[in-house]
Amino acid sequence: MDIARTQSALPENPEMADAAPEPRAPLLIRREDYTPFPWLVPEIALDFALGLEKTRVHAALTVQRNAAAPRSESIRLNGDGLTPIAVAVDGEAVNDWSVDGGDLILPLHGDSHLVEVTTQIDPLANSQLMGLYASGGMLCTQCEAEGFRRITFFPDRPDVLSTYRVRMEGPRSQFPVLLSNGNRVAQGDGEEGAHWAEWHDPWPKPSYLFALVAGDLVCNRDRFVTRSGREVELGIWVRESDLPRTVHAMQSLKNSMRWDEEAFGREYDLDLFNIVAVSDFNMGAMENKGLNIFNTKYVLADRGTATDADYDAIEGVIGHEYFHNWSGNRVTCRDWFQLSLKEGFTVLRDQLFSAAMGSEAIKRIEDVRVLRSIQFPEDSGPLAHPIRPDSYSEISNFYTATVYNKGAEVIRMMRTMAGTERFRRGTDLYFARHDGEAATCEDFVRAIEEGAELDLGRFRLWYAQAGTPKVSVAMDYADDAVTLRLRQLVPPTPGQPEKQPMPIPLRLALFDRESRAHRGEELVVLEEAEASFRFTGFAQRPVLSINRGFSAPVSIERRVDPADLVFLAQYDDDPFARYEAMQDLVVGHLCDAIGGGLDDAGMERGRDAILQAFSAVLADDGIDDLMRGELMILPSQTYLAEQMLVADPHAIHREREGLKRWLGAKLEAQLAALHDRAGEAADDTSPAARGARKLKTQALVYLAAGTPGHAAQRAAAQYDAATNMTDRQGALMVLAGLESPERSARLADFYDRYCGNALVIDKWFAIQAQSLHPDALAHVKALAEHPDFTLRNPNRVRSLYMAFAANPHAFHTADGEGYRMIADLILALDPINPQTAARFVPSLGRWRRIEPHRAGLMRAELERIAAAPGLSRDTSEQVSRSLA
Ligand code: B3K
Ligand code: ZN
Repeated sequence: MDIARTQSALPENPEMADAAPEPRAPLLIRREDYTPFPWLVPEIALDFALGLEKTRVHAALTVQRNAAAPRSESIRLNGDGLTPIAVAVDGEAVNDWSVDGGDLILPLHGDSHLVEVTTQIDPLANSQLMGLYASGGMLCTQCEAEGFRRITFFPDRPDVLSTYRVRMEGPRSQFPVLLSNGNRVAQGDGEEGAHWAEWHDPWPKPSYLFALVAGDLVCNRDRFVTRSGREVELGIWVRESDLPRTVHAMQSLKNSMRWDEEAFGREYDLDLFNIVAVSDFNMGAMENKGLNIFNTKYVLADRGTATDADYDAIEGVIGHEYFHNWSGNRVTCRDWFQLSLKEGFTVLRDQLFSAAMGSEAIKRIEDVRVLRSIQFPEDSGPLAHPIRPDSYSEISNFYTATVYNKGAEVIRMMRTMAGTERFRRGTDLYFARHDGEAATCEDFVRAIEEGAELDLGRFRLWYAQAGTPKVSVAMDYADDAVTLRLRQLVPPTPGQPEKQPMPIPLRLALFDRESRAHRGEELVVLEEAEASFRFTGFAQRPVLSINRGFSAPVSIERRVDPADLVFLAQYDDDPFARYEAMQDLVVGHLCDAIGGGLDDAGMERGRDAILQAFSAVLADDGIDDLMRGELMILPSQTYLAEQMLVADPHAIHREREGLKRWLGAKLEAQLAALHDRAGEAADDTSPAARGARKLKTQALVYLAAGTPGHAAQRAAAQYDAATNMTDRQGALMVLAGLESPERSARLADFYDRYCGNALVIDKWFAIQAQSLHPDALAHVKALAEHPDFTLRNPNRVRSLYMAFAANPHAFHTADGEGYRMIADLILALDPINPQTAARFVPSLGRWRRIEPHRAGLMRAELERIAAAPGLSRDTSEQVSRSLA
């Protein structure tokens, strides 16, 4: 079904022209325009006659006037690409309805009514993967944010909560399993091989949490007993051949359920919790009440096909979606501007969960790395927005690292200032006070403020202001006393030229150089634009460790003696601060080198300091291999570019690779010994074995830079001997960047070995697209023609093109070919899947921060996209904001 054409083919009904007193949604939707919906819809009954190409939907809505809203003589039911087949009010067919911008407008004059609408949809033709769509022969749904309106007419907004009763019927052979939210209350046989099931969800929910799945699936079943003794049946539904790969997901689910009881006092509230894995999915997963729908990528794992990082990601996403049951479902959002209410909070919850399941230190470092490489650039570019945006044209564009990850950081700061126990009192109050409601970010802040007894007055600015604050630090030492002078600047961002200072909590410690110890950590809060803090009793000038644990999502600007960074990299007892010192050391040196400001002596001094810190890390018995591997990771090119007003991607790549090459050559013996030592480790999932695997690949990365010939043989040996995907993928990643005979043989072997396993073939595409190989761009071009490549599967698209767009040396070739490829992709994908197409715009959108020649080429591609006819709202919003 061509949705746009169906829409415009609707018969005009001239009589209805003046029956629409409610305004339709404007092109730009503003937070300040919020008004409650004039009607409540306490109940909805849905009846689906299922078919892949033709599904008929009958919806019966019980509607009542909302006393809290202005009276209206009509109801606007949102629709997107739908044609009403039949409309009835209180059992009588009516035809005095009209359609406006896809929505159905129906006159209603009484206080309560039963509104019935029948629609028909074509799931197989739904390539946007929003609403009801087909994936691999099954039917599934995705309704957040505005997908429900592609299934039936409904007030598709998160503040309209209803209890759902869902009946579905379809051919048993095609759809042996029929699932929806809540509990199954009845089932039976229909005519001619059909069967049906009826589901009821007792918890009122907004339409974005509705879900339906029908398909040929098998179930990994387990049970969980909640702390109050409720027995919950757990099910993970997958294709039969995938069943053995659901063990880790099930364990992660049970761990999440227990952890949420212990850490946040949250218990599960239904007798059933189902997860379904689907291969075609726009994002990671979706928290539909009692029926989570997941991208297979975040469910399926076994040691032979999933890396340690994949295992962690599955645990994190399973946790994230499960935690939404309270932070999102029991307490939902009043409107989409409040998205961070559920997403920021749930990301924080999943981060704390993963930290509790594994290493807190490593988890924190990884989370900050993600924030800096994705959110910081967003915050300093044309798409910058506050965690609670003020306006949008297409809400799908606001599922961003800012709303999610910076949102989590903002709540983490509240937790840091309150302390864990008081923060918990705040969240308890929030859940108790708003259970069953559609709440706002302000409601959340107020609950934390009252429950945790914390003044968050000016802290609220973190919700309203975009941009990463810069905090400059100057330290004076005189007469036994240290004075820290802190000054903050929140940079201007689009639409927000002027900013106010925000409270910034900074954890710090002052180290004595001789004893290498400090006398306790301090928490200072920089409330104003500037402040000084004095600490006395230091016999000599101490070494400052600041923003420990990354207590605030800011960038710290200070001039530090590299010797102090080497000291902190070796002796700081805060693992994040130790990592940070390593990063600062490298960033400082590389920025000087890239800027051309280093003579030979300066270059040597900088590299020697890094070598000293690196050698210490390699040799330090006091840290485990997971941390060692972490400390060896160089700052990303994106993060380096972020330090510069205008970046030259070529120069960044050259200097960063140059340093890697130099370190690899200098440390060849130590790295080879480490690689050998790690190769002896057990092949299990213990932290020690995981650390050894991480180290092996890190060692190879440097060796490949320093001594490529030997390294290729070493990597090939690691590949051949691998008994798990972590080792195999790590080795192949390194090989893919080298020009060596081992490269092509192992790439071919990998494809043959895993052919037919979509998730592993995704890795095969991604490894080549993100490789350091000088011909990576040509490889990507060729891979786009590979028979396994398709624009219809978002995982496959991302594995080739996201990996490519995040590979600076390939993406930023001076002739603009990389930009052209991404623009061509956006144009080709937009009519198929606008949500995924729009996700590629930010890679071109950073043109203002790139050197002028490339900037011109990037901008030209954006203009080419902007000029294309029939662009989706998703892509067109992102492109026009990027050009503004
Ligand atoms: N809430 C969903 C995201 C939906 C995105 C819609 N474009 C997954 C999550 O954050 O848990
Ligand atoms: Zn979420």
